[in-house]
Amino acid sequence: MQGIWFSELQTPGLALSVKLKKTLHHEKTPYQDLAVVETESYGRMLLLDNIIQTTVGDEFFYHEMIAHVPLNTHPNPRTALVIGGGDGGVIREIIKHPSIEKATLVEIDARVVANAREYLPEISCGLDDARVEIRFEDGIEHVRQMENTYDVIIVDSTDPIGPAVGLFSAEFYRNVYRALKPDGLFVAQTESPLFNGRLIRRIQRDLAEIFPIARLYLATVPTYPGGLWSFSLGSKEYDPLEVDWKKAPQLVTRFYTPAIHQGAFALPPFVQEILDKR
Ligand code: AAT
Repeated sequence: MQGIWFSELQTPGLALSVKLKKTLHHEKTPYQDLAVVETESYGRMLLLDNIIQTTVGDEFFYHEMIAHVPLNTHPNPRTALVIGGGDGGVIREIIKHPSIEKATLVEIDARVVANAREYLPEISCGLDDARVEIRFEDGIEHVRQMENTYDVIIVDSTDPIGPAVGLFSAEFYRNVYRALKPDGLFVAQTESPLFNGRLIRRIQRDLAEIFPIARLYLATVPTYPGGLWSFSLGSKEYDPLEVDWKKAPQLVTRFYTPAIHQGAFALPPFVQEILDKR
């Protein structure tokens, strides 16, 4: 292969390689190694500890699916919290919803937001909206302190390593439950069904014990391991499969549609087996 390539070692036996045009920025933040590179096929790409977080070319698959599924499930979401997500992609999607009065971003690493503002304007463009509040703190601590505050909570976190480990724990989900309003709901990115089956099964079981409604849905994310990604949803009242589409807002999107929302909950047998296994 000619030229300079970046390879993410996605599993011990699998790498995803992208050809680079140039490295735009590289630094060690207090939390992680951060790089922004320009790729040939996906445009600009954000790396944290050599793991692909997002690319301009495929970010909309992920950001639209993690945001609009919960926001359209709630009939009138006014307050939303994003944990992680310092690139701003989820915030950009949240503020498309006319009912939103306040969107809070809780990101542990201020350098992610600063670099997204400088190098990823297509993704971070919503961060200056008047409804958005940005707090640089640990999302685990934030939900511990909140009660009856949010309609929707979205956990857009790094993989369960380092500061994100606690974002995948049952204790965290119980605190999320408390931080939600009485009819609130939450979604978290929960990794690859091909490579993280046991993690997904454990999370779904934890959620089923805490929330009356617990569901798994899937979407394609080309740059994440395996290309198929999972999202886990816990809801106090509203079922994501019973959205009244006549009342849902008209959204300008590139991936998400009501039919894709419904279809995302249809699980292939190999994923259903992950959930059913004892
Ligand atoms: N929008 C897709 C990008 C991400 S980045 C996830 C963010 O979570 C990072 O900026 C990281 O700094 C932040 N983060 C990690 N732990 C915490 C925490 N405890 N509190 C608040 N923020 C945190 C998701 C990429 C998914 C990659 C899948 N392979």
